[in-house]
Amino acid sequence: MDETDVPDSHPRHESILTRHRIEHGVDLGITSRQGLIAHGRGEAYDYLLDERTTESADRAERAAAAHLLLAAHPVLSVNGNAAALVPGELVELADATDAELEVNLFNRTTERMERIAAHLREHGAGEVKGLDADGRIPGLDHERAKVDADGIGDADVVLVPLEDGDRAEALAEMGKTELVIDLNPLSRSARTAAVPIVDNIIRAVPGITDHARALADASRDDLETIVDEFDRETALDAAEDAIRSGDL
Ligand code: PTJ
Repeated sequence: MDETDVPDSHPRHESILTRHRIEHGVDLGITSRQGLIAHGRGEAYDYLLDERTTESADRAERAAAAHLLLAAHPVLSVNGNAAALVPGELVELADATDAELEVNLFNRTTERMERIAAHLREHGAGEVKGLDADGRIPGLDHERAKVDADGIGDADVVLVPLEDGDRAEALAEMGKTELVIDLNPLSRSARTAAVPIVDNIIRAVPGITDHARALADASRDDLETIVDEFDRETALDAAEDAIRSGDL
C-alpha cells in the first residue's frame, strides 16, 4: 500500500499518510527505527488533541515566528523524523525567516547525516549545515554533542522539533532561545523551551511560516511585544488541559 491507496474518505486519512511518510523515511535511511516509536507516541497525543492546532498552539507558533524574525542567527535543527515529515515545509520556513538548516541527530551516523542533507537539498534547500561537526554542546556525550560551530554553535535562536530532553536542556543551558515542537506538553524538551509549541510538526511548521510571512513587515517593537506577551507556562497548561479534557 502506498500513499495513493488511502481513500480521501478514510476518517484517519491524514494520520495514515503521515505514517507512510515516516515509513518511507526509514526506507530511505533518513529516519531511525526509534523514530517510528517516537512517532507513535506523538500520534497518541495528537489523537487526544483531536488532531488540530489549538488556539494556544497557534499563539506559540506566532511567538516562534517573531523570535525567528528578531534573531541575529536563527537555525532550524532537523532530525530524521522532521526530514521525513516536513522537508519542503522546513525549507520554506528557513526562507521566510532567513534561518539556516542544520541536521542534528540523536542517533548520529555520517550516512544518515548525508542522506538527510541530500533530502533537504532535493526539497529546495541551499546550504545544509551539520556535517562539519566542529562545535560541541557542553555536557553531552560525544556523538550527540556534535554541532557546526558556525551553525547551532553560534545561533541565538534554535527551532528544535521532536528533541530528546537532555539535549534540549543542554542547548538551553548554552543560553540559546529554544523553540520546541513537541506534542507532549509534559516532556522535558517542551518544559525547557522558551516557546513550547504543542502541535504536530506537520501543522506547526507551516503555521510558523504563515505567521512569519504575515509579520514580515512588522517593526522590531511589534515583534518584541509578541515575544514579551507570550507566556510559556500558560501555553503548557493550556495544552495539558486540552489533552486531559478533550471531548472525544
Ligand atoms: O533522527 P534522530 O536520530 O535525531 O532521532 C529522533 C527521535 C525522535 C527518535 C529522538 O529525538 C527521540 O527519541 O525522541 P523522543 O525522546 O522519543 O521524543 C520525541 C517527542 O516528539 C515525543 O515527546 C513525541 O510525543 C513527540 N512527537 C512525535 N511525533 C511528533 C511529535 N511532536 C510533534 N509532531 C510529531 N509528528
